[in-house]
Amino acid sequence: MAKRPKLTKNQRRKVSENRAKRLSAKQDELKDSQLGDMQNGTVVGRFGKHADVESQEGTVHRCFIRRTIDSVVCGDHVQFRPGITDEQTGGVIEAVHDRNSVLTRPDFYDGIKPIAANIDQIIVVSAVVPELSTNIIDRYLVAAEDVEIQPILVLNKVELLDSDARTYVEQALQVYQDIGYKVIYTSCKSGEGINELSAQLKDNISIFVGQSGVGKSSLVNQLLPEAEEAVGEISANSGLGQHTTTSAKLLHFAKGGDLIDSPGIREFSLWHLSKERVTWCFKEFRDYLGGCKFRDCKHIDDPGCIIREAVENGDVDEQRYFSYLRIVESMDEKRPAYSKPT
Ligand SMILES: Nc1nc2c(ncn2[C@@H]2O[C@H](COP(=O)(O)OP(=O)(O)OP(=O)(O)O)[C@@H](O)[C@H]2O)c(=O)[nH]1
Ligand SMILES: [Mg+2]
Ligand SMILES: [Zn+2]
Repeated sequence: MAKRPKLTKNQRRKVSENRAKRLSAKQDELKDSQLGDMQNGTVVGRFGKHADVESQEGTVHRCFIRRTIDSVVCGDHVQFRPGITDEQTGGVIEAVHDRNSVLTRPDFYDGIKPIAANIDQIIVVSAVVPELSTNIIDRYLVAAEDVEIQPILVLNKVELLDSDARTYVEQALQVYQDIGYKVIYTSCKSGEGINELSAQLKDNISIFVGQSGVGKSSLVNQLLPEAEEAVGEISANSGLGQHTTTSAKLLHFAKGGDLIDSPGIREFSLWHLSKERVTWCFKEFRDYLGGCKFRDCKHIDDPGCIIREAVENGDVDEQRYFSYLRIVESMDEKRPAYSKPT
């Protein structure tokens, strides 16, 4: 295959502007006569410039999105007009209803991006392979606390643990249970925990988040075999997941409840939050907020820091505290130059 020429920043902008122009021309072609009556629907898929909208009757329509609309994500309740001439692809989303909740993440290039809307549970999926990282878990917990949506922790692939490793992992995750988070151990191979997870998802609108390769889509297939989500091997070279799921998708449980499978995120940054907000998002720190000697306490080595004191007394878990320091430190490194520190 011929090598693609490298485009300059300006050329890239031009290409993307032209693409947007072509798209809007296409939208303008969507004449009134080609569109059916306005209806309410739910966004069940989102890719590129399109969204799949499910009508109240349960039919799915691929729709363009009016340029005036800021953003559309899975779980959004929208007003749309289906295409008449081409029911499968010709619709258009005209408006997005107010969201009850929205999970967001900062993107280096695009700023703060919504991931999913109107969810009431965030299922943070981790696995013992590629690696168990409590720091990554803590990042997702911060994101969930920030948007005030209940997080649940799932640790997948537990059949790979021998009994010593299992004890170690259970100890590492006990701290989360101690501060009030639910932890579910699962395996798509042995079936452990699938019923418990299924009960947790019933009647809720949940989203699976977590790194690529932890087994989000495999869990979806266990819970909803008809979903037939694509599953990808872990790369033999890097030991990492290969970003198999590329767009979010909302699925229904026959017994009630919805589940959104989302693409793995390589690096869940949190630079869009203020450091004070991150502190608040470590929920076991909340009791101590306002109690440090200095109002601008960084909770590192400041004298009279009662969070640090709580760590030393064993009232706050040390691992979580170090994780907090790592997150706060990384916020300055990862923040793009255009975004002011807070
Ligand atoms: N041993 C073991 N492997 C699992 C388990 N669950 C999933 N896997 C494997 O993990 C790999 C990645 O699974 P996926 O379901 O594609 O992971 P994902 O989280 O959806 O990844 P992305 O879509 O890339 O974000 C596949 O090879 C699965 O077969 C499990 O419980 N045990
Ligand atoms: Mg997947
Ligand atoms: Zn302090």
